[in-house]
Amino acid sequence: MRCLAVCHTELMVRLLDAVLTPTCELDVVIEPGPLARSIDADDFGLSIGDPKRVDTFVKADLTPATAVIIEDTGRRSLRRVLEAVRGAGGTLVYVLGTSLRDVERAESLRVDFPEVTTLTLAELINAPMITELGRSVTRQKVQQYQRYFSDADRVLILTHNDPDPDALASGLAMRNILRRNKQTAIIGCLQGVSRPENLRMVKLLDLHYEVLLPQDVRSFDKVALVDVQPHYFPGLLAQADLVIDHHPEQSGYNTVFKDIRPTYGSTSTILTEHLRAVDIDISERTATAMLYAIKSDTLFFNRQANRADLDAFSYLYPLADAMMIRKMEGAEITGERLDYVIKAWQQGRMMEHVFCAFLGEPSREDFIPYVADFYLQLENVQWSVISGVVNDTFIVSVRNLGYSRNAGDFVRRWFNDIGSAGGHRTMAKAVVPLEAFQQKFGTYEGSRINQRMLELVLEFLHEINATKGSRDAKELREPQARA
Ligand SMILES: [Mn+2]
Repeated sequence: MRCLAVCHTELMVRLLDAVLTPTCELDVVIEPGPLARSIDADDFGLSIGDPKRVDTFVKADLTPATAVIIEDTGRRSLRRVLEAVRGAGGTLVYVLGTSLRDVERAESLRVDFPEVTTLTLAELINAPMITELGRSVTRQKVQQYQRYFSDADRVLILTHNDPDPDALASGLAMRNILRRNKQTAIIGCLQGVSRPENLRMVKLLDLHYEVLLPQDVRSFDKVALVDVQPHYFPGLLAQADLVIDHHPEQSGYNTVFKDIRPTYGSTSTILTEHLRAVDIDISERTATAMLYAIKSDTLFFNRQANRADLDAFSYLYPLADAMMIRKMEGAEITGERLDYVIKAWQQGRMMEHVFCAFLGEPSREDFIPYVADFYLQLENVQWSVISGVVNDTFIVSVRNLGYSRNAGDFVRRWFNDIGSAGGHRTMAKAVVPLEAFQQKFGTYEGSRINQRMLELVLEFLHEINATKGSRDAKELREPQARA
């Protein structure tokens, strides 16, 4: 592509030269005067002439396919320059200003010159500049915790129970950031992986983690938590060294360093930024794990994703093994999961776009969130509320489409006083002792339990005057459950 730039200052000439060449062939038009005499035009073509005259552009070989960039200095002559460009046959015209006032003025010219696009330097550099500044803040933080961890003999990178892809990938990423290996930094949890697709991820990526006893945690010199906060382990960790998480920030614990970003779709997104900030090479295995984690925590950008997640995704994508991710995703459907999907369909109830089903006593907990995810895909379903009893514990998984009321509020509304309840806007979970559930809501069997659950959902959805103010304050105190 050929660009013809009408410039008045050397800064603009140098800037356009640096940005456009060698992608574009650059020619510069400068009016006669000091700049035209002094400029060193080794790298670009130079035409000296009056930009208000058509023949200046004809001589400079302007064609309809040439992009014309006009530096707007705020002079009134801009209109005449545009007329000259048009007269010479120019159609791809950009006016580049330095301030917002220039834009407003140039915008007013568009009535007469609709072919003109206006740009400001500020809007062109805005996003990269903000990203760069954010990255240096992150870099400082990462370098501080890297130094803090550097003299520890044994480091524990602790995840929540039954680690999911985000927890596992974050463990790997954190080990890279701390520049450690599996001997000097253990990725650990108190309960191992159980969901089939997560087991498949562990196997395919050859991930190593250790299942620890609570007392083992104290034997480490330093502890970093990823995808979880210390309150998740009541009484275990009064003091942590580092906490990286994307769940709502909780109080009631101390940590030396933390980076908690509840607007992010995954902890892997935060850690991609940490890795990039300190220029660490990301291996194919780590990139594959992190990419899979972002896809899985955001349901492939269908839930709780933002620009940072998309940025991390596009950064990791070329580094990852896409085929491997396809293989891991294929593990999602299993015969036993289908059994519970069918059971929910046969025994569940649908009312006011709410699908509600009680699964009885499934052999594993993960059937409950799986079925909840599954039924949110069904047409007309806006809320999916699936419950079941595992080891004398009543478990509820809630999913919704996000534009109605908050799923986290629903579980807190009914279950916070008798167990642990929490989650995001679109996904939430409650875990309560069965006995406590029965004491509060009555002792029921199968379909009656489901009927009671459906009533609770509808009652919640019908409550219009939610006490929003007190809720926000409460959210910080309450223990959070993992959906
Ligand atoms: Mn996560």
